[in-house]
Amino acid sequence: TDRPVNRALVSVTDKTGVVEFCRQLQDTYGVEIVSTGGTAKALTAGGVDVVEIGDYTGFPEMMGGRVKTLHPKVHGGLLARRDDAGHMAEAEEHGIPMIDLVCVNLYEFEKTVASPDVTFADAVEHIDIGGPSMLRSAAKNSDSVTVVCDPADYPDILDDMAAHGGATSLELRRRLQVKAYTTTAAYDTAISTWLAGRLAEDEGAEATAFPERLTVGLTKQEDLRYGENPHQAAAFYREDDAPAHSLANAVQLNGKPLSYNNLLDTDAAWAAVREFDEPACIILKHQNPCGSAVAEDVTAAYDKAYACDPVSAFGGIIACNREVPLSLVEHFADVNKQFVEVLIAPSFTDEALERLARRKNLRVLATGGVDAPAALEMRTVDGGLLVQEVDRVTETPDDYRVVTERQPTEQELHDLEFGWKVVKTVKSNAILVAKDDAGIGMGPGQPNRVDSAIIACDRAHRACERMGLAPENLAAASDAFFPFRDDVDELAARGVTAIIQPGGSVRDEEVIAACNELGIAMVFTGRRHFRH
Ligand code: 93A
Repeated sequence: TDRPVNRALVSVTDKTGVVEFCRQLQDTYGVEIVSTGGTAKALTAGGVDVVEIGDYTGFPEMMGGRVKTLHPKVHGGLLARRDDAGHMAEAEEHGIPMIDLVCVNLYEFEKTVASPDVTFADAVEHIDIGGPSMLRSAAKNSDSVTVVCDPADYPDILDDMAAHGGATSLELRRRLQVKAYTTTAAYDTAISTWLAGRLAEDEGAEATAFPERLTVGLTKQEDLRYGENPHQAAAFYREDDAPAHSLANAVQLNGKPLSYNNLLDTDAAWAAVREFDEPACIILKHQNPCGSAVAEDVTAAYDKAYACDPVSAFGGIIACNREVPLSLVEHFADVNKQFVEVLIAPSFTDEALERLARRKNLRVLATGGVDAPAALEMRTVDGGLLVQEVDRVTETPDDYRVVTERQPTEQELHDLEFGWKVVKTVKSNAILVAKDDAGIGMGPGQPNRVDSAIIACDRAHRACERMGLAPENLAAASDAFFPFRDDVDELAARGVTAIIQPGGSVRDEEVIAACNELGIAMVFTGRRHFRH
């Protein structure tokens, strides 16, 4: 049911929009405004009539402001059930008037502790007690009381009152009730997280990557139409401290809303392409990079990536690590007539964007740059959460160890390095076959490595056929070590002459001997890149 607003208690640290809000409440609906020190001052200066909290409760603000609104006259006025005769009689007996609306935002605890040289005492002084208490009291009584904790809601509240003759609707109050408790819960979490961190520091606890509580806050970015399948509800949450050029912070410049699978695949494509310094393009489908290439410019990289596997590229994600020019758009839209779900890049030229706008459904994302990804990645398991550092390829040819009699040629080394960067994005067990700076064959996700090798080579051979290349001098990257020599035998039989892998199997000697026997150059990187 609708509830008229006769009296409001206003106490805000963030004073954005508060004068305008209260002036409207007072001028349009005759609301009496009760307020605390700094807020009262701001409102008075803005021409709003205010009853100071000290005059209202009969107690001055005291103890340096620690006790301002913590008074039965405040909490009784918020908690009394209007439809309970006993409550109303007690309120009457003790001279407690009803408060119909609370407008509060809190001491800025998180902002205060974000400063690197904050003292413990200063942090503690920024723990708001009275504000959350009022939010919780008012929210508990949402049958009658309107609780406002965010300046962004002021216009909605005035609109609602305008639509209900100066009263607020139950629907609005219930929505604000949820928001109030979400706000106080997050506030207390921030406090306990910071205090726990301080405690660990004081106790000289060893710093680990994984604190007892994850400090990352997550805020809902949007509800998604559905999850991996249409019968699964889904939403996308953004880490509050997501890096500037992460997927979560990318700006959508064109197209339909992103789906759950779009986000997953775009994430994988962006993670792959950001490994390259030179102009690179990744075309990705169902979590696997079906086309990948580097070239002198990003359009040439796209052309090569597309040529790797045009069939799989249909309906894929394109990720580039350079500004996308018109030529690239023309190549996929006009020349290849490629259907594309998502195009992600640091930026786009105006001409490219104009041309892209003709494809109304094509989702275009600009990240604004290419730099380090988020540090941690999380996945859930049934009833739990797994957290790990994000996998990056930090090894370079300086770290490679050639373990065979034959050294790789310069081109082979080039292709091995390229393949090594791409194979970490292929689902494990993963084999990637590369030639001339392109990932022409990919064997993903087989429960045995031999099958992955055979699939990768089969794809590579079909690519060679299309491109008019001889299926020889192929380079293969393996995301983990070879448990047996059979992988080498299969690869060698299919034109592979150079292999890169982590090494570390108990049968390394057998594997190296096989390479020597077959004239293959093999490089160990010492590091594995599984992706399950
Ligand atoms: O120190 S408090 O926890 N004690 C209180 O009784 C109290 N009442 C309101 N802080 C309290 N507040 C907070 O003061 C509000 O949550 C708001 O953030 C702030 C507004 O103070 P002022 O009006 O003086 O700027």
